[in-house]
Amino acid sequence: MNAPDNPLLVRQQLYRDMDPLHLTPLWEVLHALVPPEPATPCVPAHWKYDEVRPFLMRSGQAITAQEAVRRVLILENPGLRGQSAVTRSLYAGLQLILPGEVAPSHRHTQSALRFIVEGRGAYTAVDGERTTMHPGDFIITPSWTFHDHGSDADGPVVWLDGLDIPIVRFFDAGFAENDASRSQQVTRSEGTSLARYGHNMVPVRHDAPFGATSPIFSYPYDRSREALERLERDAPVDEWDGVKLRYVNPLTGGYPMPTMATFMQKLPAGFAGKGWRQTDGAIYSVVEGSGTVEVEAGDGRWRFDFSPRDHFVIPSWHTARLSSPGGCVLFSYSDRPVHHALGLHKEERLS
Ligand code: GTQ
Repeated sequence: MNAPDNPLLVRQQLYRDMDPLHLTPLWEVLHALVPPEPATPCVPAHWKYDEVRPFLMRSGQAITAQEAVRRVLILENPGLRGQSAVTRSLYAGLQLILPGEVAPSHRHTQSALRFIVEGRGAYTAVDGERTTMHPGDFIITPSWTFHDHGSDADGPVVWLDGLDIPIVRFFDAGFAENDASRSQQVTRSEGTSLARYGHNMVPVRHDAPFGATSPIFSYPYDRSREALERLERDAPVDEWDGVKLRYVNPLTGGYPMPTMATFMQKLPAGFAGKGWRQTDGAIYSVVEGSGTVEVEAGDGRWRFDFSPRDHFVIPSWHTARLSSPGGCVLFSYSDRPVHHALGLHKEERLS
């Protein structure tokens, strides 16, 4: 066969000739574009707090919160280095604030959650209301609300930042601005949002002050813990999840933020969970106790033995099993609201 008749050569010539016009053949990439099942570059990963903490404390010596604006070590997925992403759609970081410091007020379209990991007595101020942080509290910064963080505590305070940065980046829809003042003027006393919206009641003529985002700034750990403990004692324990609750926006019953779902679960002592997989990759923060997560996908096998304050990630459509000889409490978040909004969420529970 001479060149014009050899299909491979004909194609290669076609690709070369049309390349300057930015044209490229679908048939070379179709399989990867429309995979038979989710295929992600995100990999299971585990950050042990004992190993991370010294670097956090060193960052405390290396830069002030003021100078850094946000002094955070990003938990970057090993399969996504350089992308500031823990999964393809979500960001995670550990933020450190030292006594007397202020992380200056700014706002952005990205939504943030804070999950308090170590220390107490730091605060975050959102929309004129301060919220004091305690370990295990889940705190929300709604999109486009001014927020600053500060600390009157006597030691370091560390929290997990979960943001939808990669989602907003994907849509090229990010805006941000600095506040005129470093710290916000306090306009409401602490706990006002919880009193208004956090007791299974809402103000008679309430509005939704933050649109699709929950009007509750802080979901305190003592309440979540009490509910889980009670349910572990008195209600059937799920064979996959142990006792797992989803945080809600009390105005809608839906997710607390438009892009992120949050959960807290308790695995009873001796729990050996069954395997599951779902399309929303999730990030876990270990609150109390220890245990093991086993993850598998294709030929890959991972096993992470976790302890308090560790973080780990289970990517999309990876099969995971949780177990805990002594019992434990886990916080987690994922992009499930987006999967639901797009009709993409899928879960499989193995028996
Ligand atoms: O606290 O505002 O980890 O804007 C990353 C970006 C924290 C914050 C992060 C942010 C913040």
